[in-house]
Amino acid sequence: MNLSSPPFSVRTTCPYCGVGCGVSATPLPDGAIQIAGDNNHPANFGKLCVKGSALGETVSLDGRLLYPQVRGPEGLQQVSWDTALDKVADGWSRTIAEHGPDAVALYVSGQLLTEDYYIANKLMKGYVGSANIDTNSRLCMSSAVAGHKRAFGEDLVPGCYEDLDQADMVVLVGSNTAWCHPILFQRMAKAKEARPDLKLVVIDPRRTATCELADLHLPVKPGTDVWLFNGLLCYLALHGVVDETFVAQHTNGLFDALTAARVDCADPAAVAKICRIDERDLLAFYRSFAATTKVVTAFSQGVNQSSAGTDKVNSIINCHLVCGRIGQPGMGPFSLTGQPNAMGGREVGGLANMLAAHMDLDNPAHRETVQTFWDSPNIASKPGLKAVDLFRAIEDGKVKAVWIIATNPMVSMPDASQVQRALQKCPLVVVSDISQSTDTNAFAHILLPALGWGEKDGTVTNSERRISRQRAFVPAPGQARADWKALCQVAQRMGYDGFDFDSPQQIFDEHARLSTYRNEGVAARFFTLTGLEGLNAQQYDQLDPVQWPLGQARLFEDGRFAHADGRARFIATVPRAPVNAVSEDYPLVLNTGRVRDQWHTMTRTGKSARLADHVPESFVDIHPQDALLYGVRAGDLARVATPWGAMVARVQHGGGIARGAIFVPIHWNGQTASDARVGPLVNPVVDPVSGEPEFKHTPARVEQFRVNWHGFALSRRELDLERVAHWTRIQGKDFARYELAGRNTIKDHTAWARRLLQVDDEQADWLEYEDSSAGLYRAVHLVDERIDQCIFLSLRPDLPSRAWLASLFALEALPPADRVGLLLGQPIEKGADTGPTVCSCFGVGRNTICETIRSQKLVSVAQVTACLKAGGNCGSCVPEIKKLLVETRAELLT
Ligand SMILES: Nc1nc2c(c(=O)[nH]1)N[C@H]1C(S)=C(S)[C@@H](COP(=O)(O)OP(=O)(O)OC[C@H]3O[C@@H](n4cnc5c(=O)[nH]c(N)nc54)[C@H](O)[C@@H]3O)O[C@H]1N2
Ligand SMILES: Nc1nc2c(c(=O)[nH]1)N[C@H]1C(S)=C(S)[C@@H](COP(=O)(O)OP(=O)(O)OC[C@H]3O[C@@H](n4cnc5c(=O)[nH]c(N)nc54)[C@H](O)[C@@H]3O)O[C@H]1N2
Ligand code: SF4
Ligand SMILES: [Mo]
Repeated sequence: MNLSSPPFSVRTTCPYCGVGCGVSATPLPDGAIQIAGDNNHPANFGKLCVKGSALGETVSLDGRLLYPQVRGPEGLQQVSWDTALDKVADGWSRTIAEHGPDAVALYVSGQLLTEDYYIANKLMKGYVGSANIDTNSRLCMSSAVAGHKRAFGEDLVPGCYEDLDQADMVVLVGSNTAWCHPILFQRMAKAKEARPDLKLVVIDPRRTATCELADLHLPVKPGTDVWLFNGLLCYLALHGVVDETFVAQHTNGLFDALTAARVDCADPAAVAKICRIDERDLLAFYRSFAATTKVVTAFSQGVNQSSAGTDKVNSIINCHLVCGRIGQPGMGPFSLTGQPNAMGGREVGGLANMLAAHMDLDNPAHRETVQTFWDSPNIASKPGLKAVDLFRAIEDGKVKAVWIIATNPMVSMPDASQVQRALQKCPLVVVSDISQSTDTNAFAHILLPALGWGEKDGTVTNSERRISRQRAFVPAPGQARADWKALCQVAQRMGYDGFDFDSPQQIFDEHARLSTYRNEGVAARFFTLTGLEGLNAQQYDQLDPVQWPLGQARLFEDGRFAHADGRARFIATVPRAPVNAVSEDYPLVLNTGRVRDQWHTMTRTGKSARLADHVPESFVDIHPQDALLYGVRAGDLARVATPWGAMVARVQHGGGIARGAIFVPIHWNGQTASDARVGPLVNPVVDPVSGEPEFKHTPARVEQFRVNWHGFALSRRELDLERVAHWTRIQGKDFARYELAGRNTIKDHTAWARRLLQVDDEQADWLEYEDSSAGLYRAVHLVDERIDQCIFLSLRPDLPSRAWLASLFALEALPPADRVGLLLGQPIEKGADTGPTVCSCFGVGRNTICETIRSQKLVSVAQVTACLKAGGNCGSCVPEIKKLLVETRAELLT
């Protein structure tokens, strides 16, 4: 590929969610990257959600980690790759020699490419001889993995995306699909538009954006899903909705599962009470499920991230097995994967309790197969430490060297302060990342610069077992190197052969060959890349998206499962409440999850101005009555505390939250806000089977976060935030916005504002307005007629519109009317304030949409789109536009 002469387009895959959309990337002569959906990719057929559409804005080199660094007395120092790799290899070899192979560990990520992942797993399990490699997939899909293995005998997702188009009913359990798998949600929306009879049921304690399309929303009490699905199993059995032939020929264990379910869940009234939902709604769901053959039950983190996560998964699968609704078009349980390569990681065996190619650590024949294929000196013989235990073992001094790759555990782990203690204590912390400053990098002894999206080359597998290529379209920046390469080079320095790879194509080939090695006969494994072995460089480079096994859209079509007897297993799931219950001191359930326009710990999406506007700050969503009870007000800051930690966030209503619960997003980190990391608050309780943490259920309390003043600043330069009690940094276009709040009493506003904005020059073009009785202060700093900085302070959080002010930063010179407006704190010209962004694709604000609905008397989303384009691209904002239509129309009627 010739990377030197743009423009050319490269087909690649989106690096965010597990939908795995195809992207066409075109580097432009000015260095920008034009992004479009790949029309030929079967996951998205040309569509992209807003995160995918904004990819071009996140690949700039600012903030990138570009060369290896080693921490010395003076802090991090640049070193050569040779020095850094020698240090890692020496450190690991020495630790293994002194303390054994279990004293080292890899903690990796579902955002690695399959080839990187394969090498990491091979190094640990085949050469170091320990299974101490775990991954952030432990926090994500491990309950689904464990559930699949229990039910099917292997970690297998039976269905495909077409099933969502073909189903007559889709049940979404613990999945905010509209925001987290937007393109699949679009697919469902389209199917529903074509066939309005298609029923959509959402099971989620919150009334999320996903519910806007739902025929039925069951706002279950957090943690009660097993009761609900056990109840469904009982209902199906009672009403004879049992595929007797399928059950008899292809399954085991129905009797035990039913016996267990009947203990607490035979009576729908009792189930409805435990789940805290209307019995009629519950029965409506049970009836529809019973009456509809083509049902897909898609689930995500409301299911997996629970101390009963694996049982939740199996309670769902049980209901599909009992009526034989699996392996056929339009039906089946469907685990929606989170990360772009959650599935690829599972294929190579990246979890601490798995071996490669869907083989098992505790199966001696499998161990022998893998070791023989690798011709390796070792093979791990017992499971390694799962993520939460791994960081505990680091703190306990049992693990003395950890290499963290493509994940940010200081933000994403539960009880993240424990992670901090562990990393502080660990003698050797190596981190491979693409960002220079992350919360985790702050504890690294050695930093290795990795290739990021658009630079790296390899494959990923999406939720429907479809392998797609991620292709490079820009050259490697600085000294960044592929993760697989760094791993191979360390392995070679440790004296291991078996890592002599020159390209991802060679690694993929080995991975494909391992999947087919001794894979025949009665004990044949379902995971196989037959047909993909032996690809040459060109074939690999041109590989079109394909599902494994090749040509098989669905698994279990013939009713054969991966257990030795070929049968699926019903699992007796005994419902149990989340481990930590609410108490007088911590009366609320803290639920955590995602917002539409940010990705995880924000190291990438945080760089895009377009993605920043939808939800600019961290928030705590709380029911208005609970807010009243705990003395917090919408728009104010609140302190959220649990027995594990505390944080500060803006209070809001409207997230569809029930009484007794709160919701906080996972994204904000130590660089984007002073104290809005939710990780330290989350209880480190895990599911006993999968080891997946209970991220959705921590007892918490909310209290006022008292401040003396509120404010915000927009600035083209960094601020001195030292003395600000709470701040959030929000990326704008050519500037940053800072939301500020302070506990100090500001006596001299001018001096204080100048210090914060770092304006030393007495001659600076500085305009200000002060109303000391009202506690108002506004100042603007101009440079060459252009707005450079502005700051607004007030005793109350009733500050002017940021959207309008942000628009002034795009002007080359500030018109006189706007100078006046700035000090007045509002635009002189009517309509200049577009309000907070609703449609990120076209940058359409709330005020603009509401104003247009009013003036044009609009009644449908299609009309809003026709007038303003809003909602016409990725469609992620359609649920919000619908809500605005309802609200604005209601206003007009009153
Ligand atoms: N915008 C965006 N999209 C993403 C990501 C992102 O960071 N940002 N990350 C990706 C990744 S890695 C993942 S894993 C997926 C996650 O995708 P989702 O699982 O859809 O997202 P979450 O917001 O974590 O949680 C889903 C829902 O579970 C609900 N829930 C909480 N407790 C319960 C319960 O007890 N029962 C039920 N039934 N529901 C409950 C929550 O209220 C929440 O609405 O998203 C992927 N897509
Ligand atoms: N409270 C709470 N916590 C959660 C969750 C929740 O719902 N609630 N969800 C959990 C889930 S499902 C997930 S998946 C995790 C995600 O949590 P993390 O994996 O910690 O989140 P990311 O921000 O995606 O971290 C990826 C890191 O890798 C870097 N990176 C990006 N590309 C590359 C690359 O190619 N190579 C290398 N070496 N580095 C790269 C990024 O800069 C970033 O620092 O969070 C989990 N944590
Ligand atoms: S739905 Fe959005 S984030 Fe997910 S793969 Fe597609 S474009 Fe990327
Ligand atoms: Mo995830």
